[in-house]
Amino acid sequence: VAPQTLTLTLDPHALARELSGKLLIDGELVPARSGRTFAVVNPATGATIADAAEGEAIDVDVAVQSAHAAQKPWSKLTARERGRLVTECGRRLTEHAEELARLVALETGKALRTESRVESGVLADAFVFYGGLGSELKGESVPFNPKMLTVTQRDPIGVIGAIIPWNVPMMLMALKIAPALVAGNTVVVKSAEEAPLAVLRTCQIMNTILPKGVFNILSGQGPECGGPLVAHPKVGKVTFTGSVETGRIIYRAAAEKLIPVTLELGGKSPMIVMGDADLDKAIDGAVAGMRFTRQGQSCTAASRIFVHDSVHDEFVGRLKARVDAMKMGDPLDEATDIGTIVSPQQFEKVNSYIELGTATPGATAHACSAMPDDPKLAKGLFVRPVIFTGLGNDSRLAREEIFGPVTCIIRFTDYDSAIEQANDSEYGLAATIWTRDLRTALDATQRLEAGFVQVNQNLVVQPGLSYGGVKHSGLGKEASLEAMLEHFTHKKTIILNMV
Ligand code: TXE
Repeated sequence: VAPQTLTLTLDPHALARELSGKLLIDGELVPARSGRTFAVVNPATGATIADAAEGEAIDVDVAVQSAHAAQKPWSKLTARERGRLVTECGRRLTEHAEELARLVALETGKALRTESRVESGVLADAFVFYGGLGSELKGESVPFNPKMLTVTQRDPIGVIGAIIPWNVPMMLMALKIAPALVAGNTVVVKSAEEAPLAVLRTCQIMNTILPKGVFNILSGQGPECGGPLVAHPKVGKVTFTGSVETGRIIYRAAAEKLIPVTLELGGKSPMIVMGDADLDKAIDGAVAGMRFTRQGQSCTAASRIFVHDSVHDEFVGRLKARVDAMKMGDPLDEATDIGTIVSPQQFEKVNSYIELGTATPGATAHACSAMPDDPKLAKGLFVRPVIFTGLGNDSRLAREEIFGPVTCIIRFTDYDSAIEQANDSEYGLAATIWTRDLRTALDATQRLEAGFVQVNQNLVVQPGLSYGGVKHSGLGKEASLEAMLEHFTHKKTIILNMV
């Protein structure tokens, strides 16, 4: 491996043009075999910033063959050596963090200061975290028979297909590929149509360190590019983050091939604010938990907030005042707190829910913040955050994933009914409770049906903390040591008969 360096390009428009029309296969930036491309649009202005290569089955095949050829030599390195290279990727990505943050802000509309820089930081951190876990790929010795030595070892699966979304594309990709690589697998990623650039740049940076073919990335449409990746006979496992609907399609396709899948799907995460909660902290938690700065485009967004009757009105008034003070604007502007919705489809979806909620008898829509007044942003996909009161937990807004800056505040008087309502959802990703009473806190941690539950704390995703949901929120865990061992290796049992 001959480490090279890439020139830092802090102008995201220039970088987008440089990456235009390319896939990264076998260590090289190449066009799609068909030559076809699709437009990548800046959601803050409506301007086309690049054309992404439209990968299809033939490109998938070339990428998977490359990953397959690279897998045996990669798995022959010691786990610590792979870990060292993955850690080195983390260091190199740290050098490029500002460049990557600007590029992801440009293509997704996520504000640079509040969101995109945070994402490029977690990206690098994920590689550093997993890079240090090479020596944890340990097996066991099993006392099965005194005349036999029985041990287990962790073998890599082979080629991993990873399909990722657009909301936090670099971070979600990192949480899949870093453990996969350290475990000795090679990877082919299919990026999301809305956000192909920052992840392509990430792959290009990593290919200055990794052997060619170890990490390949394709852009393209879901069924035409993601479909053949799942179906490819040499892909031994698929890891996916996205909608429940697409998760089902992928699960079915994987079942045909009898390969394992990890699915990280949607959420409708509850936040319970008890009457004795520290309201300053709970309001901070609601602002951060709702991911207003990301326009609510988060699977862990606190999109149902159950507030005790005794503090309900104060909570609503203070939360609205906090969100009012946030500035919506150009995602690349340092003064901006809240950016845009990612795409016209998402924009329509979010607005249709706001119209539905507004038209519901008894509901009140508290629209917050203000639309930007810069004429350059006139075509931008901005949506004022909306806090709904007066909607029940049975309303569509409280049951369906909106993936926008919309939350429902639901009044309660009885703690048991708050827990029941919180659990009354087809999702089970994350949940929080805000209280000063230890007994209530402990009880809630035991009763809330979610992949992770936090007390007096908003929803954190961080390498090292196991992350993943129950019910329709998905299958399997990410971000932890266990995710690497359980989801990216096979456990092989070996018996050595000494007689
Ligand atoms: O998701 P899709 P979309 C939810 C959120 C959002 C909704 C729709 O509610 O409003 O999903 O978003 C690829 N075979 N989440 O349309 O379709 C696709 O190209 C293989 C929650 O963006 O699931 C993209 O790369 N791949 C979520 C990826 O799947 C296919 C994050 C996700 O797209 C495919 C994103 C197919 N047949 C959306 N069809 C979260 N959990 O954070 C699509 N894809």
